[in-house]
Amino acid sequence: FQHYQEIPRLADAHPKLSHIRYQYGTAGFRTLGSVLDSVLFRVGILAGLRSKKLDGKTIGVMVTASHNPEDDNGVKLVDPRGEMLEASWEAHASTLANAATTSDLIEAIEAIVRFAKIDLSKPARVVYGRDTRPSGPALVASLRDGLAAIRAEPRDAGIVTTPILHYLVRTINTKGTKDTYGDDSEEGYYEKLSGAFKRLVAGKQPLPPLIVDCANGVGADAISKISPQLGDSLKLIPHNTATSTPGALNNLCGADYVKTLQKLPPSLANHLKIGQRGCSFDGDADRLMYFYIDERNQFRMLDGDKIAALVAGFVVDLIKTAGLESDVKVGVVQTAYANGSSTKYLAERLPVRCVPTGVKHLHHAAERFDIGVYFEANGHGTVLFSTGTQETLAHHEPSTPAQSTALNHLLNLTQLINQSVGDAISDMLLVEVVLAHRLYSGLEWDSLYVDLPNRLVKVIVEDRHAFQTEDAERQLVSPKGLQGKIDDLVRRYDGGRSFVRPSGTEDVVRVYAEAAIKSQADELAFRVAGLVY
Ligand code: NG1
Ligand code: ZN
Repeated sequence: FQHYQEIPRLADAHPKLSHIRYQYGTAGFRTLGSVLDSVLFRVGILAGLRSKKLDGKTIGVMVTASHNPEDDNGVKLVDPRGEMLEASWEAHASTLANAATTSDLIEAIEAIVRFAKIDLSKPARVVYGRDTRPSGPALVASLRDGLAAIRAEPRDAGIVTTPILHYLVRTINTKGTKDTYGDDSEEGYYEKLSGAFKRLVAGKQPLPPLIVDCANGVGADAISKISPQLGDSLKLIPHNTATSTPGALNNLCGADYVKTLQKLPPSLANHLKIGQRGCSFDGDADRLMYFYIDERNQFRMLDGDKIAALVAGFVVDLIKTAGLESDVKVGVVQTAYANGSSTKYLAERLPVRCVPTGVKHLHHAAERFDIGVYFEANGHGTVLFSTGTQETLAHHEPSTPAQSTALNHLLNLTQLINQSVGDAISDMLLVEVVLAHRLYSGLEWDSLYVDLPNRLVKVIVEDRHAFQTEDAERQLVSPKGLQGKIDDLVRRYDGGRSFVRPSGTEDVVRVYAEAAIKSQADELAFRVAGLVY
């Protein structure tokens, strides 16, 4: 350990706040930006250790609090293939973050080195990025101190979307190998996506312009960079691009606003014409919600479930047309929050699996299919092509021109889709491709199925850990007896469904309810909430 003499001095400069307990949860560490200084320093050390453990492969660190308020911030680690940090290391992250003093921290580091059998002589490489939050620069400075303390080689990706940081990690680690994923630069990302998009819509009638609500976050930068590359193939009209206006981030706009309130962001009210498509990103541009205003001037939301239905249907049809139906099985992964109508629609067409909330569960379940489509209702998701499927696509000999065209589309989709993580920009282009191929407006897309009215409410309880679930979070096993009471209530509502689970990112319990009519869904949600409270 003698090579790391800087650790004590640097650790003393980033003391842990004694009254706070940190937890590396489904979204990494996430809380008020003002209490994260010590956490960022320690995450720098952990990222260095993770890289050493993986023989110097580059690890990613993203500083963001996504759709949460501007004063929040957070940090998560990205593993070499661009995926979330391996679950067994989440505990190491929490241990380091909670070490009370500098000497406790050093002991904790030594324990991890022993436990995970880390060879400290290996190199360490870390690429990091941040969103547009005002607390970002100071937190990145703390992170850099952590990287310096563990002597990791840093690469600054600057202000980037979360999916771009994942892309960079994957391209850096596959550079010059047969698994190469693209050029390891932000420009490489825009070129890869826009190139694939243009090939996929070549010869199609360009769609009318798309309004993009950037949530006053980093997605605004990304849209301004990719727009020129898309040229005439797609016209984007960005809104909510005020990335430096204090308090604007995610405020009365963005994907979470749209999903939670099922309303048009007020800033778009005079801009979205009847029938026109619009979409919203969240603060780090990994979630996407679509919407339009119908003929009766009603706001219509097209959420992650609608995206899954649209995309899965398109992929299945391409596989059939390409003559690959018996070789490549397409499946869909959802969580309990998926609208019941979407589950019914999808399950009539292909295999559907339900897993607990959290991207890692969805991602892992989707990897089990040849092509796995996963979307959370809140708009986070992507499509995964297994290695075997990518090889099948690369080597398949089409026997008709129609087969050849479908095969090419599938190959281009593997380029367009960010397979490491949900990506608002990549998903937006994917949706636009399907709409262009299907000649759909928002209305036709919306008509695939009719959403069941639903309501999501938060309940503040004394101890949310008292709520334990099974069956992909659809059933409560504790507190004892509560599930029976919920079941009794649900039975009284036509088309009723409801479940209760503790949030993994907030200190609340969430209650979800669906019913055949809106007032009943609301009533069911509030009555179940009454049982929980
Ligand atoms: P929690 O707080 O565990 O419900 C929320 C979202 C998840 C996921 C995570 C990570 C809902 C109901 N829950 O999780 O889907 O996106 O945040 O950001 O939307
Ligand atoms: Zn996000």
